[in-house]
Amino acid sequence: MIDKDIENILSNFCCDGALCALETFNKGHINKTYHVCFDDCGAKNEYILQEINCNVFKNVDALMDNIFSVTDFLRKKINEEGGNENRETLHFIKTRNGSKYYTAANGNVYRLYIFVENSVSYDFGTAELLFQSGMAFGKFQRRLSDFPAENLNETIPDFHNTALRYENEFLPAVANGSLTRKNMCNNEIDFIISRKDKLPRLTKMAAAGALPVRVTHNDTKLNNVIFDKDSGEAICVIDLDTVMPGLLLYDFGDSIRFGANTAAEDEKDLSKVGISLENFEAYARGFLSQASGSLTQAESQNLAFSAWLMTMEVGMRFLTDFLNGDKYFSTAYPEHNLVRAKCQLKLALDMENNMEKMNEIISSILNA
Ligand code: ADP
Ligand code: GN1
Ligand code: MG
Repeated sequence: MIDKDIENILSNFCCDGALCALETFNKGHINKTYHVCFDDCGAKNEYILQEINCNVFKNVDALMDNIFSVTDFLRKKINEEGGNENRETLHFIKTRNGSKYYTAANGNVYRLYIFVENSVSYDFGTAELLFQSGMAFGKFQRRLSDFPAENLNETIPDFHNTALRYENEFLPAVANGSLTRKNMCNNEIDFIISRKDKLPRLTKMAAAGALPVRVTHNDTKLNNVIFDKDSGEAICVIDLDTVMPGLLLYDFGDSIRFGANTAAEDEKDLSKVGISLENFEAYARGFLSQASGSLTQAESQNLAFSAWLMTMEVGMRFLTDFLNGDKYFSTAYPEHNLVRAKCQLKLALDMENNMEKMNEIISSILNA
């Protein structure tokens, strides 16, 4: 059945034909995503309709300006390299009055873009998928290396400032959050506090000019890459809301956090959670095959550390949200954020125990 409200929203965008199919994609924790299909005199045209979470993204104009300028820039690069601009980056559709998004009568905000045909995304990865997604994010990084970063808006300021998130979000949540919830996670709170001195490392290095600021994606989960259903090759990087000036290490580390976990991000059985060194190596090989050209020594030396830091950061953010009553991430059940946090912290602990091996893997790739 076609939802009349959705049909009404879609009628405001520049796309022809009649809506013939609608399905919800519940992959991410922030936006609401729909896969829609239009029948235009027998031709089927597929799109993604997304409701933007305005509690998270406060300035939608700034956000959509970023996305249009980054995808326009990528399209030029893809054409120069002889690639396929229709598959290798996203293509957004304006509204009939020329706007980059549509605001409904109830204030909800929507955008529409072309669904890349014959594509699929994965929540759990094999080594081959990790290698492919590493190539995709490495290529994204390389293609944007000469994008004028000063033209980008900071859609969420201090997004990966782990130390600031600790001071300004985590500690206040511990102090002011629900006591019942706090009593459910005293061990996890202590785990984070006992590691607080390691959290500012990358932001301090960046502030001292020891790490270059680049245009980065900042949300490099495996399911933010789409793959060709037939060839299994990565097609392109999606979910561009947090493309901002940042550190290459944030992108590398967050991919490892998600894709090199031996279990899902919200696995309840912690004995299943750990770092897959095989997936770690596969991702690093893919990523570095594209992005190592401009890598500085300080970046190389912190690749393995960045995986630990991004895992700690997201673990801390899930725990903060649990203490605050689940206001930020969407959840499927009452303890979901706690389960996610425990899983991330177990993964961080396993990375601590494997840090030497992770650094050896990076050295052997870079010195090959
Ligand atoms: P969220 O912000 O909720 O994470 P995403 O932009 O990552 O939303 O999209 C959610 C899912 O929708 C992706 O994992 C992918 O499966 C699918 N998807 C998104 N955009 C496209 C696209 N242009 N073509 C094909 N599938 C897409
Ligand atoms: C959110 O939107 P989604 O699900 O791709 C979050 C990321 C977290 C991730 C954890 C804007 O990403 O920062 O790493 O969940 N995005 C935002 O899975 O906060
Ligand atoms: Mg996503």
